[in-house]
Amino acid sequence: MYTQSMDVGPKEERKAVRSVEEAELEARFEARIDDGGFIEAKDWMPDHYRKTLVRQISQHAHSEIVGMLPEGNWVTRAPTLKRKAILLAKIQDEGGHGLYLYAAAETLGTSRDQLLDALHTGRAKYSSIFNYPTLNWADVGVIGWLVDGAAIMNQVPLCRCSYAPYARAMIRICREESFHQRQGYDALLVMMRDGTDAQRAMVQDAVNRWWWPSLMMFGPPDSESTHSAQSMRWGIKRISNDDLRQKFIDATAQQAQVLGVSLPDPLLKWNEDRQHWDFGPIDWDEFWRVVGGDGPCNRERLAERVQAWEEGAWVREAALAHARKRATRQEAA
Ligand code: FAQ
Repeated sequence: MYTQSMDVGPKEERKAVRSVEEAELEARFEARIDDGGFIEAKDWMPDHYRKTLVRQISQHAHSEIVGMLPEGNWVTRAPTLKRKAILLAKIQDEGGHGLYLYAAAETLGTSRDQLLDALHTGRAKYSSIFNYPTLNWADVGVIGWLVDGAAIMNQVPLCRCSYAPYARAMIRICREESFHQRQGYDALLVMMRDGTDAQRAMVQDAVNRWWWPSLMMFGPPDSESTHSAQSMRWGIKRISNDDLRQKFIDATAQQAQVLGVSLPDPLLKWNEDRQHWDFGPIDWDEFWRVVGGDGPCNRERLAERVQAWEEGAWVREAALAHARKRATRQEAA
């Protein structure tokens, strides 16, 4: 009898069997997600889930290591030894955060070399915020207050991300980020309370330049966010871009009052009905220009990363030679 199944060769049969198995695996995966459970590296996961995680984690890891550059410019010019030591510790933490995150991406089968190659050849994204310049010392304080503040707001929900290795990395990162935010706020408070008029003006100037780019850190509006719906369905993202942005504005508007600075938005106003701060329109054209590579410092940042990678080749070679030597010695023992 000639039935459809007669046309199915061995390869197709295997495919059909595999897809039944896959459907079962996918159903189990979805059920675990629906229960609020976690996915471990060795668990089965849909390809798209894996790719989404690698995309987000790599963007995040690159942001940490590119984010070291704007602050690094101020290490030799910090006003006191205490501020210099704090800044060095913070930048070192950021390097560490990058490493936790590259390691989390490696559990998904993408190596650190592959990710760095994508960064160095301009194929990978990192946060738009790090393409803005640090022009005065107050910029370092404002990065702590606003940039780390936005990072914490965005990252605390990631501690409950459905992919467990990423969630675990985020728990460690968030603890350190709160110290980063506080040291920035403290540096600004000292300048505003005990500083000169020139120092206070410097803080206000830095706030004026960093406010809008900080709001862009949360990504495009929900209506234009390509990945949000699927990422929220999978429990990768727990709160939407717009909701996180609103939470951040609500928190910082009050902190700005305590600090004694004004935020550069004439439409910023407490809305009693909404119980939130209203704010003015964000320049999304600027955001997409910067994300697309045409911000004030995109070229400089990438060139610095590539230079650091090339000049560090001997360190990587030496570390590998040392590891090989140790392994040979251990084998011989
Ligand atoms: N910059 O569909 P969505 C830090 C891209 S770490 C550049 O909404 P998604 C620590 C997005 O990738 C700061 N690109 O995307 C520190 C996508 O492009 P793709 C970094 C952006 O992933 C502090 C496209 O737009 N934190 O600051 C940006 O669902 C101080 C469509 O967007 C993280 O990365 C942007 N701002 O949501 C270090 C946290 N926004 O990939 C030093 C983890 C969006 O299709 C000093 N990441 N894009 O080519 C996330 O939570 C998410 O990835 C979002 C974006 C919320 C950033």
